[in-house]
Amino acid sequence: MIRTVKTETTAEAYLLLLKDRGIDYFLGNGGTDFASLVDAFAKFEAEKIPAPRPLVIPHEFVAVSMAHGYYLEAGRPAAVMVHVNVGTSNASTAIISASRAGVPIFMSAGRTPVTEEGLPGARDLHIHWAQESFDQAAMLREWVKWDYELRTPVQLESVVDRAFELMMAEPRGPIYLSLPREVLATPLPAIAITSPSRRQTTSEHFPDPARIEEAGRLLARARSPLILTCASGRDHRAVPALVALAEAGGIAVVEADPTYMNFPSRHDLHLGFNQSGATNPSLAEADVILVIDADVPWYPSRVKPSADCTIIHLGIDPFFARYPMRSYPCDVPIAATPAAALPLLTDAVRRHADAATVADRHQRAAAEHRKRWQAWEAAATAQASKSTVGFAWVAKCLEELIDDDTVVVNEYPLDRRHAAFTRPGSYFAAPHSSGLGWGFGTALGVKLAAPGKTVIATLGDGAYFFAEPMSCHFVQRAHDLPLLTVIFNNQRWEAVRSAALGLHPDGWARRTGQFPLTALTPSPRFEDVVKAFDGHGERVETPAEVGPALKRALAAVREGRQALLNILCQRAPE
Ligand SMILES: Cc1ncc(C[n+]2csc(CCOP(=O)(O)OP(=O)(O)O)c2C)c(N)n1
Repeated sequence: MIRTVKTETTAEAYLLLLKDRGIDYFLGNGGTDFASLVDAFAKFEAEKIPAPRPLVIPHEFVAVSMAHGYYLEAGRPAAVMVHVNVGTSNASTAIISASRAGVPIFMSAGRTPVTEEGLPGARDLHIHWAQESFDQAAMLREWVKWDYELRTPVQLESVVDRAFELMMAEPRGPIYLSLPREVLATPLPAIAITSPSRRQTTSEHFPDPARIEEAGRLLARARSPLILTCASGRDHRAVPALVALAEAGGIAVVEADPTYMNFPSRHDLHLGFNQSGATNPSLAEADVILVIDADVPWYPSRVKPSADCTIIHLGIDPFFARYPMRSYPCDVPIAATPAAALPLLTDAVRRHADAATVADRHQRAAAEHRKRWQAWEAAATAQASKSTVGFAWVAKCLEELIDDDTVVVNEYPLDRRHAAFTRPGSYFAAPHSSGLGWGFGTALGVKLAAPGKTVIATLGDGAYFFAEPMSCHFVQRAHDLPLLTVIFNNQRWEAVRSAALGLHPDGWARRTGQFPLTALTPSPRFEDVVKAFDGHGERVETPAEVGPALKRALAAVREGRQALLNILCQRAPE
């Protein structure tokens, strides 16, 4: 159906078009390029015209991170707009994260006026010359699926629809649109749009039946089959589907540096994690491995499957085509939507499986599950009696407070071995590209999409610094998005320190006990920062204080105040 809407400028038409295409939030960090957008939003407000809700976000990195979190929770993209090339540059790390995570973001930026005089919107400040790039999109081009510049109002609908189509087609990812000031300012009395849009993109990718049959046979007949997954839980339907497959074949599941909740931790086929510092023993014992949506299923330099282990890869893009180098063996490729392929694979496993073998494998895995999870539980509990706080103890205390309406956004410190997750969508972790600072803004985006939920951001002290924390605290208060932020404050960049130790085990740093470029001391009173934004802040230094402090902080959040706990802790407490 064609819908004609009265407008005054192209900027106005653009925003109404975004709303029509399902954009509810416009996360903005503006400059002189925003002039016509500011005016259009003022009109929408005055005349009560439905439009995306504009939110001021004081740093571009936070705006994009919020759009990332918004999509994780809502399953729909948000729009971000930043100021020309300089704003794009500030946003770029967060765009790398969204790209590697397959998260669609409608990313846009102004473009300095093209004309030096003569048109409405033409250059009238020094910045308009100096902020011009030869190719503004170039700095993001590797990380977006499509980039374009809106050249005339005539192409407005085509450009916006092309952007949506490519952003939402699988595998998803951010797009980038630049918007010159004169184009946005161009008068436009009306716009006629096709509404709803006829650019549908949703279409399940079904697998090759022959490969499903082959994989089903292999998994059913294996001695020690294993499933490795990192991100299958991005699609909530894939969680029960994976449980069904694991149960049908008595197949153990290991999460490989998971970025989602993929498989319930308490399920007796959950055999833990493959992660840095804790490679999973099941990996070396397996004779058939099914890798589902995992870019780095194992680290070949540390531990890898035996040479005769058969490897199956399942995912929408099982080859991670945008990674320059990646050399995991693949004997059976299955390029498909995991949620669509898993039930078919389950049927194939059932057809080939022998009930006694399945029961035997299930029993063996369940015994191993109990052994491993009990040891992790005991390790966390043992930290309760230490004089300093341990990471595992904080994770355990946090786990006890997670209810059905809690979402945790984790930027590294929360070790899943000590905090069980059982609900799809209850846990999100940093994309493996690791552009630090992702977690805080992403947690804000989750809260924006689900204001009724309790959102907890677990961050290292390093990650907190990188997150543009002043902007994040500002956003919580200005836009009423209170979070609980838990800083695991080890007063250093442990990752950098342990990399030096790992590569030079007998080197100068170990021998002298000096680790230049890794200390974050003197550590600030992070708990006081949140008070500048009317929040609740506490510093925690002993294991006994952790649980009560978490409870007080959560109570503050549930009353609508942001809260921050600065927990002084170490991975190995004394
Ligand atoms: C933007 C960016 N800069 C630098 C790094 C390298 N880096 C990886 S982890 C890390 C330390 C993070 O510190 P913290 O969050 O306190 O965690 P810890 O390593 O102490 O566990 C650094 C600097 C990165 N991943 N991203």
